[in-house]
Amino acid sequence: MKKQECVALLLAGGQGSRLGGLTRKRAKPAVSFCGKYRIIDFSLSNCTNSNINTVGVLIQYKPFLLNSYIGLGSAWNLDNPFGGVHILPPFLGDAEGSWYNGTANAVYQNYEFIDFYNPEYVIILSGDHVYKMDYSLMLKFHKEKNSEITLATIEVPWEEVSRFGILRVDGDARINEFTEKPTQPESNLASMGVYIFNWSILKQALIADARDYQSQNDFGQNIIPQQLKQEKRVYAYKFQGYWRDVGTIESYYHANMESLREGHFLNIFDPKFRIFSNEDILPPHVVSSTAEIENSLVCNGCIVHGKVSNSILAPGVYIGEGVHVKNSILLPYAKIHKESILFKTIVGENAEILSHCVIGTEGLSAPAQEGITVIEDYQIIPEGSII
Ligand code: ADQ
Ligand code: ADP
Repeated sequence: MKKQECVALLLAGGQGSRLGGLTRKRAKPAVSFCGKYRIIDFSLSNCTNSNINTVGVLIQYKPFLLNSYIGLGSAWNLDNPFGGVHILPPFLGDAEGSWYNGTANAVYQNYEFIDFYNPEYVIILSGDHVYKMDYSLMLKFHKEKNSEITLATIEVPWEEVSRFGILRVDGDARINEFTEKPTQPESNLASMGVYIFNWSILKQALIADARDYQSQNDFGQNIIPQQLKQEKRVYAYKFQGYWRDVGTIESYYHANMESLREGHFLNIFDPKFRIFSNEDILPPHVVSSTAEIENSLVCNGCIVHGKVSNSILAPGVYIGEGVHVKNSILLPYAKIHKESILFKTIVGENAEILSHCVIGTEGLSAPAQEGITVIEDYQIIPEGSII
């Protein structure tokens, strides 16, 4: 029987409620990022760049747009005859089927998918992270340590520790303490939610977890702490590089803005580690004679007549005459009509801001998060609005 050394399961089913208006119509992994990309592009491209060519994408919340975006996986070179990318929705067909519970339950329900490929190792990934990572280096570490479970880890700012699984390691990088989203953290070494398991260990862990009616069936809450309790060999692989969980408006906004910095870590221009995307085919962008653009990303299909600074224009964005856009993120097909002013605003996909609006300018706004104003996908802001 054919066998894959390592199969990836990409968790892409969370609701992403903390992204508010950006996930009302689509799952978080399908949200636009850095103009040209969608968040899921990073994990899928990492798989391609790490020679992992079998990926199961676990979906459930608002799956349609995500599903059609992934298609056959050709954009990421994942349309292989054996393996390739597979969309795995919750299976409701018989008495055992149900909506996915936690992340571990989602994987448990796809036990047969993994078993079909009979891998040595399974790597679990999230659809809401922005980073470039060669998973084969982590797998090498996993083998060298003779580890049973390896967590990718990174130090995070102390003020953010309560968003993550936080751990402590011994001198050999073996994990001796793990707390999911601690309120009184003693370390800032965080789990990235990227795990490599020996499939034999994961199998046992999933079965035991499914039998435990007290469990929330979550990797961070249940599986990892349980396995540590059983003294499994659980190791921390220290990832060196740029990694962001973009699950909140603030982190999403800042990670986008960081990509405008010169010499940025993410380096989307690196030909040796490309980030692939299934972008629409659009005409070249047009910068008219009245336009002024500074320190910004401008994607295909954009038409710019106004002034744009420190901003990201995703494909198909329209900026009318006399418009001034500053420190803002415009998602695909957003339209800003003439003489409108935007500051620190995220404009959702296909949203329209009619003329003479003033959005998010300092002092005038009543912002929800840290001064960031969010206009939802497809929202139309009437002429002359002040938000
Ligand atoms: P969280 O990010 O809070 O913490 P969670 O909300 O469970 O974890 O989501 C992880 C991923 O799984 C997300 O991409 C989400 O969309 C997806 N997902 C959630 N529920 C799902 C389901 N039922 N079916 C399919 N997909 C689902 C986790 C870890 C922490 C770690 C952080 C790092 O628990 O320990 O620090 O990730 O970001
Ligand atoms: P959030 O920003 O809301 O934390 P996540 O994507 O991290 O978003 O998922 C949060 C939680 O919501 C997860 O624990 C997941 O189990 C749950 N969840 C995901 N999809 C649904 C859904 N369709 N209905 C109810 N809960 C869901």
